[in-house]
Amino acid sequence: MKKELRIGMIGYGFMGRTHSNGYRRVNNFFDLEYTPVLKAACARNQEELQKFADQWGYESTENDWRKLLERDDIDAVDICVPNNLHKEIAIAAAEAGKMILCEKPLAMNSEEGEEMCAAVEKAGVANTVWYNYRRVPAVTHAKNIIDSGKLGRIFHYRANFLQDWTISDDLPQGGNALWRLDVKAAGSGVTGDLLAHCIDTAVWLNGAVTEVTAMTETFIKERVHQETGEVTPVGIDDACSFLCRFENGSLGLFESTRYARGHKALYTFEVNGENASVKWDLHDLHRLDYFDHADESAVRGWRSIHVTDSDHPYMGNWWVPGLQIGYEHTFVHQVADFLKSLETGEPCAPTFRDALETQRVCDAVLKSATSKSWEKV
Ligand code: SOE
Repeated sequence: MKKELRIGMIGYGFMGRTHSNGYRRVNNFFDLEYTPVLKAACARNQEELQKFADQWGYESTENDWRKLLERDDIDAVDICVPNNLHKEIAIAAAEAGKMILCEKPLAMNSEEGEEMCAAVEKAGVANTVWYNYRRVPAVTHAKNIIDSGKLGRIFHYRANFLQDWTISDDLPQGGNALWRLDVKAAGSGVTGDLLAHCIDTAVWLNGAVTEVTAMTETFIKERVHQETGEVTPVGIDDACSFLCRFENGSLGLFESTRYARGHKALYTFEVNGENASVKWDLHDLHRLDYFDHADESAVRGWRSIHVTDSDHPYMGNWWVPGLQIGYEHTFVHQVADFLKSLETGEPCAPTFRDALETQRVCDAVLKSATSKSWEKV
Protein backbone atom coordinates (compact mmCIF):
# COMPACT_ATOMS: atom_id res chain seq x y z
CA MET A 1 0.00 0.00 0.00
CA LYS A 2 1.49 3.34 -1.03
CA LYS A 3 1.56 6.39 1.23
CA GLU A 4 -0.66 9.20 -0.05
CA LEU A 5 0.44 12.74 -0.82
CA ARG A 6 -2.84 14.61 -1.01
CA ILE A 7 -2.51 17.55 -3.40
CA GLY A 8 -4.38 20.86 -3.37
CA MET A 9 -3.84 22.54 -6.74
CA ILE A 10 -4.26 26.33 -6.84
CA GLY A 11 -4.83 27.54 -10.42
CA TYR A 12 -5.87 25.74 -13.58
CA GLY A 13 -3.92 27.34 -16.42
CA PHE A 14 -1.10 25.99 -18.58
CA MET A 15 1.05 25.10 -15.55
CA GLY A 16 -1.89 23.58 -13.66
CA ARG A 17 -2.19 21.15 -16.56
CA THR A 18 1.52 20.29 -16.81
CA HIS A 19 1.74 19.63 -13.07
CA SER A 20 -1.51 17.62 -12.95
CA ASN A 21 -0.23 15.46 -15.76
CA GLY A 22 2.94 14.89 -13.70
CA TYR A 23 0.95 13.77 -10.65
CA ARG A 24 -1.26 11.46 -12.69
CA ARG A 25 1.49 9.66 -14.56
CA VAL A 26 4.34 9.43 -12.05
CA ASN A 27 3.43 6.08 -10.46
CA ASN A 28 3.01 4.42 -13.85
CA PHE A 29 6.69 4.94 -14.54
CA PHE A 30 8.52 5.43 -11.22
CA ASP A 31 8.60 2.94 -8.37
CA LEU A 32 8.01 5.10 -5.29
CA GLU A 33 6.65 4.75 -1.77
CA TYR A 34 4.30 7.69 -2.28
CA THR A 35 1.40 8.28 -4.63
CA PRO A 36 -0.12 11.71 -5.32
CA VAL A 37 -3.87 11.95 -4.77
CA LEU A 38 -5.60 14.82 -6.57
CA LYS A 39 -7.76 15.91 -3.64
CA ALA A 40 -8.83 19.42 -4.59
CA ALA A 41 -8.43 22.07 -7.25
CA CYS A 42 -8.92 25.71 -6.30
CA ALA A 43 -9.75 28.86 -8.30
CA ARG A 44 -12.40 31.61 -8.33
CA ASN A 45 -14.11 30.77 -11.62
CA GLN A 46 -16.17 27.68 -10.66
CA GLU A 47 -17.29 26.85 -14.19
CA GLU A 48 -13.76 26.74 -15.61
CA LEU A 49 -12.45 25.10 -12.45
CA GLN A 50 -15.01 22.31 -12.60
CA LYS A 51 -14.06 21.57 -16.22
CA PHE A 52 -10.41 21.39 -15.16
CA ALA A 53 -11.18 19.24 -12.11
CA ASP A 54 -13.25 16.81 -14.21
CA GLN A 55 -10.64 16.60 -16.93
CA TRP A 56 -7.77 15.82 -14.56
CA GLY A 57 -9.67 13.88 -11.91
CA TYR A 58 -9.59 16.22 -8.90
CA GLU A 59 -11.97 14.91 -6.22
CA SER A 60 -13.30 18.30 -5.13
CA THR A 61 -13.09 22.05 -5.73
CA GLU A 62 -12.61 25.16 -3.60
CA ASN A 63 -13.04 28.78 -4.61
CA ASP A 64 -10.91 30.33 -1.87
CA TRP A 65 -7.32 29.21 -1.30
CA ARG A 66 -7.66 30.01 2.42
CA LYS A 67 -10.37 27.33 2.69
CA LEU A 68 -8.08 24.89 0.90
CA LEU A 69 -5.35 25.56 3.46
CA GLU A 70 -7.79 24.90 6.33
CA ARG A 71 -8.56 21.40 5.06
CA ASP A 72 -6.83 18.60 6.93
CA ASP A 73 -7.11 16.23 3.95
CA ILE A 74 -4.51 18.28 2.02
CA ASP A 75 -0.79 17.54 2.56
CA ALA A 76 0.77 19.67 -0.18
CA VAL A 77 -0.31 22.73 -2.12
CA ASP A 78 0.77 23.45 -5.67
CA ILE A 79 0.90 27.17 -6.45
CA CYS A 80 0.09 27.71 -10.15
CA VAL A 81 -1.25 31.27 -10.02
CA PRO A 82 0.31 34.56 -11.24
CA ASN A 83 3.56 35.59 -9.54
CA ASN A 84 2.03 38.38 -7.43
CA LEU A 85 0.05 35.76 -5.45
CA HIS A 86 2.93 33.36 -4.72
CA LYS A 87 4.17 35.03 -1.56
CA GLU A 88 0.90 35.38 0.33
CA ILE A 89 -0.24 31.85 -0.48
CA ALA A 90 3.14 30.25 0.21
CA ILE A 91 3.55 31.92 3.59
CA ALA A 92 0.01 31.00 4.65
CA ALA A 93 0.52 27.44 3.40
CA ALA A 94 3.75 27.07 5.36
CA GLU A 95 2.01 28.40 8.48
CA ALA A 96 -0.72 25.81 7.93
CA GLY A 97 1.97 23.12 7.83
CA LYS A 98 1.47 22.24 4.16
CA MET A 99 4.26 21.16 1.85
CA ILE A 100 4.61 23.51 -1.13
CA LEU A 101 5.36 23.01 -4.80
CA CYS A 102 5.56 26.51 -6.27
CA GLU A 103 5.61 27.43 -9.97
CA LYS A 104 8.60 29.53 -11.10
CA PRO A 105 9.72 32.22 -10.59
CA LEU A 106 9.62 31.92 -6.81
CA ALA A 107 8.37 35.48 -6.29
CA MET A 108 8.06 39.00 -7.68
CA ASN A 109 11.51 39.89 -6.30
CA SER A 110 14.10 38.64 -3.83
CA GLU A 111 12.65 40.50 -0.80
CA GLU A 112 9.47 38.49 -1.24
CA GLY A 113 11.54 35.37 -1.87
CA GLU A 114 13.43 35.91 1.43
CA GLU A 115 10.15 36.02 3.35
CA MET A 116 8.96 32.86 1.64
CA CYS A 117 12.21 31.03 2.47
CA ALA A 118 11.97 32.15 6.09
CA ALA A 119 8.37 30.86 6.28
CA VAL A 120 9.05 27.37 4.87
CA GLU A 121 12.23 26.97 6.88
CA LYS A 122 10.52 28.05 10.11
CA ALA A 123 7.65 25.64 9.47
CA GLY A 124 10.03 22.87 8.36
CA VAL A 125 7.81 21.97 5.39
CA ALA A 126 9.12 20.31 2.23
CA ASN A 127 9.30 22.77 -0.67
CA THR A 128 10.37 22.94 -4.29
CA VAL A 129 10.10 25.31 -7.27
CA TRP A 130 9.17 24.03 -10.73
CA TYR A 131 12.26 24.89 -12.79
CA ASN A 132 11.41 21.95 -15.02
CA TYR A 133 14.16 22.23 -17.64
CA ARG A 134 16.70 20.83 -15.15
CA ARG A 135 14.86 17.57 -15.56
CA VAL A 136 15.16 17.20 -19.31
CA PRO A 137 17.35 14.06 -19.40
CA ALA A 138 19.86 15.74 -21.75
CA VAL A 139 20.19 18.71 -19.38
CA THR A 140 20.72 16.46 -16.34
CA HIS A 141 23.22 14.54 -18.48
CA ALA A 142 25.08 17.81 -19.16
CA LYS A 143 25.19 18.41 -15.40
CA ASN A 144 26.70 14.95 -14.83
CA ILE A 145 29.30 15.48 -17.58
CA ILE A 146 30.31 18.89 -16.20
CA ASP A 147 30.48 17.56 -12.62
CA SER A 148 32.70 14.67 -13.76
CA GLY A 149 35.29 17.30 -14.75
CA LYS A 150 35.37 16.40 -18.49
CA LEU A 151 35.14 20.03 -19.57
CA GLY A 152 38.02 21.13 -17.31
CA ARG A 153 38.15 24.82 -16.45
CA ILE A 154 35.01 26.57 -17.72
CA PHE A 155 35.51 29.76 -19.75
CA HIS A 156 32.08 30.58 -21.17
CA TYR A 157 28.38 30.02 -20.46
CA ARG A 158 25.94 31.22 -23.12
CA ALA A 159 22.14 30.97 -23.05
CA ASN A 160 19.13 32.23 -25.03
CA PHE A 161 15.39 32.00 -24.54
CA LEU A 162 13.61 33.36 -27.61
CA GLN A 163 9.90 33.71 -28.34
CA ASP A 164 7.74 35.84 -30.68
CA TRP A 165 4.20 35.76 -29.27
CA THR A 166 3.87 39.39 -28.10
CA ILE A 167 4.93 41.23 -31.27
CA SER A 168 1.40 42.34 -32.19
CA ASP A 169 0.54 45.72 -30.65
CA ASP A 170 -3.17 44.84 -30.36
CA LEU A 171 -2.43 42.01 -27.92
CA PRO A 172 -3.95 43.12 -24.59
CA GLN A 173 -2.15 42.87 -21.27
CA GLY A 174 -3.45 41.46 -17.97
CA GLY A 175 -6.12 38.96 -16.99
CA ASN A 176 -6.45 35.32 -17.90
CA ALA A 177 -3.58 33.90 -19.97
CA LEU A 178 -2.11 37.39 -20.52
CA TRP A 179 -1.06 38.22 -16.95
CA ARG A 180 2.56 37.65 -18.01
CA LEU A 181 2.37 41.01 -19.83
CA ASP A 182 1.09 42.90 -16.77
CA VAL A 183 3.93 44.02 -14.53
CA LYS A 184 1.65 44.14 -11.48
CA ALA A 185 0.93 40.43 -11.81
CA ALA A 186 4.25 39.21 -13.23
CA GLY A 187 6.83 41.47 -11.55
CA SER A 188 8.87 41.61 -14.75
CA GLY A 189 8.73 40.45 -18.34
CA VAL A 190 11.15 38.07 -19.98
CA THR A 191 13.61 38.40 -17.09
CA GLY A 192 11.40 36.60 -14.56
CA ASP A 193 9.54 34.45 -17.07
CA LEU A 194 12.25 33.19 -19.41
CA LEU A 195 15.71 34.25 -18.24
CA ALA A 196 14.85 32.83 -14.82
CA HIS A 197 14.89 29.37 -16.46
CA CYS A 198 18.27 30.10 -18.07
CA ILE A 199 19.68 31.41 -14.79
CA ASP A 200 18.41 28.44 -12.78
CA THR A 201 20.08 26.02 -15.20
CA ALA A 202 23.26 28.12 -15.36
CA VAL A 203 23.71 28.35 -11.59
CA TRP A 204 23.05 24.61 -11.32
CA LEU A 205 25.57 23.73 -14.04
CA ASN A 206 28.20 26.41 -13.54
CA GLY A 207 27.86 27.84 -10.02
CA ALA A 208 27.03 31.26 -8.62
CA VAL A 209 26.76 34.46 -10.66
CA THR A 210 28.63 37.30 -8.95
CA GLU A 211 27.92 40.42 -11.05
CA VAL A 212 25.86 41.46 -14.07
CA THR A 213 25.42 44.24 -16.60
CA ALA A 214 22.15 44.30 -18.52
CA MET A 215 19.95 46.13 -20.99
CA THR A 216 16.20 45.79 -21.36
CA GLU A 217 13.66 47.19 -23.81
CA THR A 218 9.90 47.55 -23.89
CA PHE A 219 9.07 47.73 -27.58
CA ILE A 220 5.32 48.26 -27.24
CA LYS A 221 4.80 51.01 -24.68
CA GLU A 222 1.01 50.85 -24.16
CA ARG A 223 -1.55 48.06 -24.37
CA VAL A 224 -5.23 47.68 -23.56
CA HIS A 225 -5.67 46.06 -20.17
CA GLN A 226 -7.93 43.02 -20.57
CA GLU A 227 -9.65 43.54 -17.21
CA THR A 228 -10.40 47.28 -17.39
CA GLY A 229 -10.49 47.93 -21.15
CA GLU A 230 -8.22 50.94 -20.57
CA VAL A 231 -5.01 51.63 -22.47
CA THR A 232 -2.24 51.58 -19.88
CA PRO A 233 1.57 51.77 -20.00
CA VAL A 234 3.41 48.46 -20.36
CA GLY A 235 5.73 47.94 -17.40
CA ILE A 236 7.43 44.69 -18.35
CA ASP A 237 10.70 44.13 -20.18
CA ASP A 238 9.94 42.71 -23.65
CA ALA A 239 13.60 41.85 -24.17
CA CYS A 240 16.62 41.57 -21.91
CA SER A 241 20.27 40.81 -22.57
CA PHE A 242 22.98 40.60 -19.97
CA LEU A 243 26.62 39.80 -19.43
CA CYS A 244 27.81 38.32 -16.17
CA ARG A 245 30.73 36.86 -14.27
CA PHE A 246 30.51 33.54 -12.45
CA GLU A 247 32.28 32.75 -9.20
CA ASN A 248 34.42 30.14 -11.03
CA GLY A 249 35.93 32.87 -13.23
CA SER A 250 33.89 32.11 -16.37
CA LEU A 251 31.97 34.70 -18.39
CA GLY A 252 28.25 34.54 -19.13
CA LEU A 253 26.14 35.91 -22.01
CA PHE A 254 22.33 35.69 -21.84
CA GLU A 255 19.60 36.90 -24.18
CA SER A 256 15.83 36.66 -23.97
CA THR A 257 13.04 38.26 -25.95
CA ARG A 258 9.44 37.79 -27.02
CA TYR A 259 10.22 39.63 -30.29
CA ALA A 260 12.39 37.09 -32.15
CA ARG A 261 10.08 36.44 -35.10
CA GLY A 262 10.13 32.75 -35.95
CA HIS A 263 11.11 31.49 -32.50
CA LYS A 264 8.34 30.05 -30.32
CA ALA A 265 10.28 28.74 -27.32
CA LEU A 266 13.91 28.38 -28.30
CA TYR A 267 15.87 27.77 -25.13
CA THR A 268 19.52 27.00 -25.85
CA PHE A 269 22.70 26.91 -23.80
CA GLU A 270 26.36 26.19 -24.48
CA VAL A 271 29.22 25.72 -22.04
CA ASN A 272 32.83 25.96 -23.22
CA GLY A 273 35.60 24.45 -21.11
CA GLU A 274 39.34 24.04 -21.69
CA ASN A 275 38.96 20.37 -22.76
CA ALA A 276 35.41 20.05 -24.02
CA SER A 277 32.11 21.83 -24.63
CA VAL A 278 28.44 20.93 -24.36
CA LYS A 279 25.42 22.53 -26.00
CA TRP A 280 21.69 21.92 -25.81
CA ASP A 281 18.57 23.13 -27.62
CA LEU A 282 14.98 22.80 -26.36
CA HIS A 283 13.68 22.24 -29.92
CA ASP A 284 15.77 19.06 -30.04
CA LEU A 285 15.56 18.36 -26.35
CA HIS A 286 16.61 14.71 -26.31
CA ARG A 287 20.02 15.51 -27.80
CA LEU A 288 23.13 16.82 -26.06
CA ASP A 289 25.93 18.00 -28.31
CA TYR A 290 29.43 17.33 -27.01
CA PHE A 291 32.86 18.26 -28.38
CA ASP A 292 35.98 16.70 -26.89
CA HIS A 293 39.36 18.13 -27.88
CA ALA A 294 41.05 14.89 -26.70
CA ASP A 295 39.49 12.95 -29.60
CA GLU A 296 41.88 11.85 -32.34
CA SER A 297 41.98 14.71 -34.86
CA ALA A 298 40.82 12.54 -37.79
CA VAL A 299 37.43 12.00 -36.10
CA ARG A 300 37.26 15.03 -33.81
CA GLY A 301 34.05 17.01 -34.09
CA TRP A 302 30.77 17.77 -32.40
CA ARG A 303 28.95 14.57 -31.51
CA SER A 304 25.24 14.50 -30.93
CA ILE A 305 24.40 12.25 -28.00
CA HIS A 306 20.89 10.85 -28.29
CA VAL A 307 20.05 10.87 -24.57
CA THR A 308 17.67 7.91 -24.61
CA ASP A 309 19.74 5.02 -23.25
CA SER A 310 18.52 3.34 -20.10
CA ASP A 311 21.62 4.49 -18.19
CA HIS A 312 20.96 8.13 -19.12
CA PRO A 313 19.19 10.24 -16.46
CA TYR A 314 15.52 9.25 -15.96
CA MET A 315 15.45 7.23 -19.21
CA GLY A 316 15.50 3.79 -17.56
CA ASN A 317 11.97 4.60 -16.37
CA TRP A 318 10.57 5.14 -19.87
CA TRP A 319 10.64 3.09 -23.07
CA VAL A 320 13.55 1.31 -24.71
CA PRO A 321 16.82 2.90 -25.90
CA GLY A 322 16.37 5.15 -28.91
CA LEU A 323 12.77 6.14 -28.13
CA GLN A 324 12.27 9.71 -27.03
CA ILE A 325 10.29 11.54 -24.39
CA GLY A 326 9.38 15.25 -24.36
CA TYR A 327 8.44 18.44 -22.52
CA GLU A 328 5.68 17.05 -20.32
CA HIS A 329 7.96 14.37 -18.91
CA THR A 330 10.11 17.00 -17.18
CA PHE A 331 7.14 17.62 -14.86
CA VAL A 332 6.69 13.90 -14.24
CA HIS A 333 10.39 13.83 -13.25
CA GLN A 334 9.93 16.73 -10.88
CA VAL A 335 7.05 14.96 -9.14
CA ALA A 336 9.10 11.74 -8.99
CA ASP A 337 12.03 13.59 -7.42
CA PHE A 338 9.73 15.35 -4.95
CA LEU A 339 8.13 12.06 -3.88
CA LYS A 340 11.57 10.44 -3.62
CA SER A 341 12.71 13.32 -1.39
CA LEU A 342 9.85 12.51 1.00
CA GLU A 343 11.20 8.95 1.21
CA THR A 344 14.81 9.99 1.83
CA GLY A 345 14.20 13.17 3.81
CA GLU A 346 16.56 15.04 1.44
CA PRO A 347 15.42 18.41 0.01
CA CYS A 348 14.07 18.42 -3.56
CA ALA A 349 16.12 20.94 -5.55
CA PRO A 350 15.55 23.62 -6.49
CA THR A 351 14.16 24.43 -3.05
CA PHE A 352 12.81 27.90 -2.26
CA ARG A 353 16.33 28.78 -1.03
CA ASP A 354 17.91 27.58 -4.32
CA ALA A 355 15.32 29.52 -6.33
CA LEU A 356 16.03 32.64 -4.27
CA GLU A 357 19.52 32.67 -5.81
CA THR A 358 17.92 32.91 -9.28
CA GLN A 359 15.64 35.67 -8.02
CA ARG A 360 18.68 37.62 -6.79
CA VAL A 361 20.32 37.39 -10.22
CA CYS A 362 17.04 38.58 -11.85
CA ASP A 363 16.90 41.53 -9.44
CA ALA A 364 20.51 42.50 -10.19
CA VAL A 365 19.80 42.24 -13.96
CA LEU A 366 16.77 44.56 -13.71
CA LYS A 367 18.66 46.97 -11.46
CA SER A 368 21.58 47.09 -13.88
CA ALA A 369 19.27 47.81 -16.82
CA THR A 370 18.10 50.92 -14.94
CA SER A 371 21.40 52.01 -13.40
CA LYS A 372 23.29 51.26 -16.66
CA SER A 373 26.18 49.94 -14.60
CA TRP A 374 27.52 46.61 -13.32
CA GLU A 375 25.58 45.35 -10.30
CA LYS A 376 26.70 42.78 -7.73
CA VAL A 377 24.34 39.86 -7.11
C1 SOE B 1 5.86 31.78 -21.41
O1 SOE B 1 5.37 31.76 -22.70
C2 SOE B 1 6.28 30.40 -20.97
O2 SOE B 1 5.15 29.60 -20.96
C3 SOE B 1 6.91 30.41 -19.58
O3 SOE B 1 6.02 30.94 -18.61
C4 SOE B 1 7.38 29.03 -19.22
O4 SOE B 1 7.98 29.03 -17.95
C5 SOE B 1 8.35 28.56 -20.30
O5 SOE B 1 8.77 27.28 -19.99
C6 SOE B 1 7.71 28.59 -21.66
O6 SOE B 1 7.22 29.87 -21.89
